[in-house]
Amino acid sequence: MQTKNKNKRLFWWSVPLIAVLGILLYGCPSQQNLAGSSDAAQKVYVAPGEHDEFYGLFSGGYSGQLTVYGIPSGRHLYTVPVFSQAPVNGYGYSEETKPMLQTSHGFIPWDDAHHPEISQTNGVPDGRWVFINGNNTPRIARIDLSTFQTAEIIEIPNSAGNHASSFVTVNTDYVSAATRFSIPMDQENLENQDVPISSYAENFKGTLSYIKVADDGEMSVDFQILVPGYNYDLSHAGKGPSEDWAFYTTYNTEEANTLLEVNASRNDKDFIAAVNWKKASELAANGEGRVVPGEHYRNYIDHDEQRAKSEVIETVRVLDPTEHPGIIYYLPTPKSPHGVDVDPTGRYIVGGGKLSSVLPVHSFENMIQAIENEDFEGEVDGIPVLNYDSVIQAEVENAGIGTLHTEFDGNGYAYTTAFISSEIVKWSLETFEVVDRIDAYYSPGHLMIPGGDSRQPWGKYLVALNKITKDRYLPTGPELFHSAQLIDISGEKMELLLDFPTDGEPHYAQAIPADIVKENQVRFYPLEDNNHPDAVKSEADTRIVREGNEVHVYMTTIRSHFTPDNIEGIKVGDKVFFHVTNLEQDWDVPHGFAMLGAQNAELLVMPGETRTLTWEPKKAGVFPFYCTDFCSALHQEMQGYARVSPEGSDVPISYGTGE
Ligand SMILES: [Cu+2]
Repeated sequence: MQTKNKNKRLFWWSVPLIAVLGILLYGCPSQQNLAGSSDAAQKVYVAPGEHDEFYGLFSGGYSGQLTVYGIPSGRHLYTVPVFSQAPVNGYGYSEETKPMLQTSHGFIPWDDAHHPEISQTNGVPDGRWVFINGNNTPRIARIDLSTFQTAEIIEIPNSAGNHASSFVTVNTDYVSAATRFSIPMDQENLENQDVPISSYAENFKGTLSYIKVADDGEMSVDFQILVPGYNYDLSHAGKGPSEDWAFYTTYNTEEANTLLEVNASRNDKDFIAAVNWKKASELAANGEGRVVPGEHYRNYIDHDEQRAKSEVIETVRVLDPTEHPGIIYYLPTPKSPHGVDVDPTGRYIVGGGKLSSVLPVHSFENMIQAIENEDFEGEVDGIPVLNYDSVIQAEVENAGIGTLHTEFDGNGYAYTTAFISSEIVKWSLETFEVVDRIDAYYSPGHLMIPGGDSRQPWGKYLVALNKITKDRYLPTGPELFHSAQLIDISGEKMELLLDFPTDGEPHYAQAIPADIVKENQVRFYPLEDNNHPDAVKSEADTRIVREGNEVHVYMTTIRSHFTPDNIEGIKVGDKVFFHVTNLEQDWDVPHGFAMLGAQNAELLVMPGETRTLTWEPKKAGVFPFYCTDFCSALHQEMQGYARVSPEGSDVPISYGTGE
């Protein structure tokens, strides 16, 4: 059984904020509590050969990927490469996937991914896609949940630090995003300017972006809303009565440009921005606003050819709230709020009170009333600021220190993470009183309940995504994996069931019942549908073609040989393209391809797929290549040789298998 260490909590609560932060930096008290009961073990035990109840989709944080875990077992099922090159399967290395990482700044091999959000239908996660944000160079990716592959990445212009994304509207009409960092924008074209950083208050602006999602998933930046130069932190779309609206937290309404930890913590209240996205989208559809330069890339998998392509879009439509009253309002919210979460009924908007002693809950109904009554306490850059007392529904007391994020169980309760007091706090959406709390090890950021930010949460489990690991696992030197904790929320009292280490820094995660996703899985790519221009469909079609100093090897793999497996006539100074088609037509039979000295050393090719590895040999000699994915009892026999002759030699191209 979980026992509470009350002294520890008193200790936490009684120390001033800065001192507590100091303790977090320099060391946590070691934990007393363990989930030790056999009951807990049974609840997370998934017997060999059995499947988990939920897919958990975790952001990889600074790894730039999306990781997939089984819930409740905590088993790591897969890592989906998204914003970073992936050595495991050649994503971002193979010629077919390099375009996915192209941006207006060039090829970017590594980014930071924060918030996955599953597509929704009528406000319920539907398992078609999961979106996730690229934080550093602003982008949004769409991952197809029938293949667990990144299908599309769109860059977001006029934005910096794309943190407040990727959150979908109730029918996935839009994925929205917002600037974390404001940037200087010139009046006319909103282009990033060469100005003194000290001119922040005068020149810097932010944007909220609305990415349209077509029925087939294709994304386009439909419009942006120009907003004051604050930091926009997180967002969530409304649902039910509030489904035409979306909400964004702001901090740094002080508009500081240096030492934000002090300078952006001065104001008693910052804002939650409430945006009527429906109204804004109608304005955009009617050609309102203006179209400004805004070069951005859209990278997508061409499903016919099974390879990525890039297109460049040159402009973007921008709406200015001063010209379009009614699309955005500010709700004063104490004090540098972090998360903003809308309850399943769509009536309540909870702001994470990062530096606040209470957890503020706004009422959507009150908000609409205040707008109708023009109950404003001021205005910023043409954006009305609503009266706090008019929109607030409740301030949850005693909800922990450093409250960040809230999710919901669908049974009338909300669960909030408190970073500094390191706990999960359960409170009632009826009484707005805390009813239970449980320690987290240590310092949870986001939390996740399956469907917990949707109209219909599945409840049952909660996963705390903890920022600090310390002594929870066997130590692995200075670098430790982050840690997730699985908590049973099916009863009155929360019960800690399991810790499991996570890859990268999972900021946020979502989970969906396995049944919704697992029946749709693609098991291999039919060879007859492979229209890759460099595909070969049979061993008889394999060949080598020289074009100047480019050599194209059209190669096949099948258990357990390459065709061709003896290659001659390559010279130093050539650029060799190995176009490898995996002829297998069965589930779970990828073949690998690794060439000694190849600068992008490896490929992994799924059944029916074609992937291309480039190699610029620097030395003469004979170089072996082999299959890297154990494919049969004779996998170790799956090899070949490429002969490289000196520059200018006259060895002719020749090739074969079994000759
Ligand atoms: Cu093989």
